[in-house]
Amino acid sequence: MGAFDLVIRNARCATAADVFEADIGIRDGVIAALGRGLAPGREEIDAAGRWVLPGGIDGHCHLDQPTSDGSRMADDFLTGTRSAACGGTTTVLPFACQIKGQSLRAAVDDYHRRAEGKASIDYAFHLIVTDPTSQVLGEELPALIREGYTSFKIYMTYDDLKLADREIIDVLAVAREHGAMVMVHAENADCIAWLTERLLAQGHTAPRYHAQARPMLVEREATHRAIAYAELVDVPILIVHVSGRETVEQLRWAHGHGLRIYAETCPQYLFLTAEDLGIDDDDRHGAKCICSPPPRDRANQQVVWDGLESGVFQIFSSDHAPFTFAGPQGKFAAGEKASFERIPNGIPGLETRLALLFSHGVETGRITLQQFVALTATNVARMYGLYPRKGSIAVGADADLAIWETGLSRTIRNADLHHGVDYTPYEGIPVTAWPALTLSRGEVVWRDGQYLGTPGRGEFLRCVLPEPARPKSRPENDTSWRS
Ligand code: DUC
Ligand code: ZN
Ligand code: ZN
Repeated sequence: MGAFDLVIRNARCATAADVFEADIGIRDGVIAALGRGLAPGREEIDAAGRWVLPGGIDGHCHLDQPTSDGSRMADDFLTGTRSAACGGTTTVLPFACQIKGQSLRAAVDDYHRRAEGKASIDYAFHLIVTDPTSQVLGEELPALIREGYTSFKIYMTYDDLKLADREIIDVLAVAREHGAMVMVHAENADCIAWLTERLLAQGHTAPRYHAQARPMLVEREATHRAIAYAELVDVPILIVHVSGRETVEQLRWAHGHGLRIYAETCPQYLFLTAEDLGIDDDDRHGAKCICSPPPRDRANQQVVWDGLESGVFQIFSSDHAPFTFAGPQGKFAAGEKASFERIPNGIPGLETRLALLFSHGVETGRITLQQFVALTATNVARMYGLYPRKGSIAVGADADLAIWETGLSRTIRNADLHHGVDYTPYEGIPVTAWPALTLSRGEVVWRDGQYLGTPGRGEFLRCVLPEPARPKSRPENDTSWRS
């Protein structure tokens, strides 16, 4: 009988801070010891020569989220978590989305039913607040925060999701009072509506016009407004899916003014450009890359890479929002000739997120291994109240680990992926690294090309109040009257 259930020998570990070599002793799904020459385990894995990293945490993905346009997400908790595990991710945070006119609690209850018995890795929920009535702000939201739903997303665009400016301010004030993290989708809805109307009036309906209807300025303006409201209320916020230079400039401006404004970016802003939405009006395949904000150009990609390196971004997520290209509930749910504004927004990316950043970020020397771990796991856990249980390699943490194989010469092919989508926007992109093995609480869920997870083994995680959501203490500037 071994002292451990599992020992990973000779692991070259990396955390957000350190690189070290150790054996990892795992008992009851938790890292029980780190050291040299640990006692035998019932099972042993030799990781000699391989990086062992914290399993990825995808802090922004949409799974089985109800839609209002006749489309249906192609991944539920079964296929979504399967796909995540096969790409080295061990925790996902999708969204329980309030439907306007309904309670937040109803959204949470419904979302638990959707996850039940399906997830093969652990998961927590963000909330999406779309209808901040006095009941929601005064009772439901505070109660849900206390119960472990400590982060929520708000939208400045999309008619069925967006909040008015005054509502945004009210929601931020509740977040400040109760210590929750607010994620902001920053795009100016009126500018988009005005541009869309004009494009359609001129007969510009093809997928590629999606990018013209949502230029960088609509993201820049909304980001600035969100930052101003966060400053007004004196609360940190996190701007999600930042696509390029003009928004990065707003983030730097905020940082220069001492504001706690966090930011996330995603693979689509490093690996896609607006040209992927189609180069002429006959190109329907451009619908595969319709997401919001849209991918920009190569110069903006470089700015996003620079922001990852310099610390403008704390989090790298997939924003996985899966719709098939073919089929009646996919990208053309509104009809084969649907104009761009009727094509569901979102692209898949849960499984490819880590390999893309490892291969093109770490292996090229753009970011360090520690930065990779911070961006894809540790900071995500901190931002959303899952640290220290998740996001690092430490005694007492869950044994959520990915053992990486490097030096590969592989190409991303949808045929090799495990999601429910019939394409990947990253088809043909080379990768040099991929997890050979993924462990979720000490259990192997992915090994040498084989998915070994069991639906239902994933646990729901209640999140604590995230430390980064704390307002900055400013003794010189007493804002306590705002609470
Ligand atoms: N944009 C979002 O805001 N959410 C899902 C997908 C997308 O493109
Ligand atoms: Zn969004
Ligand atoms: Zn999203």
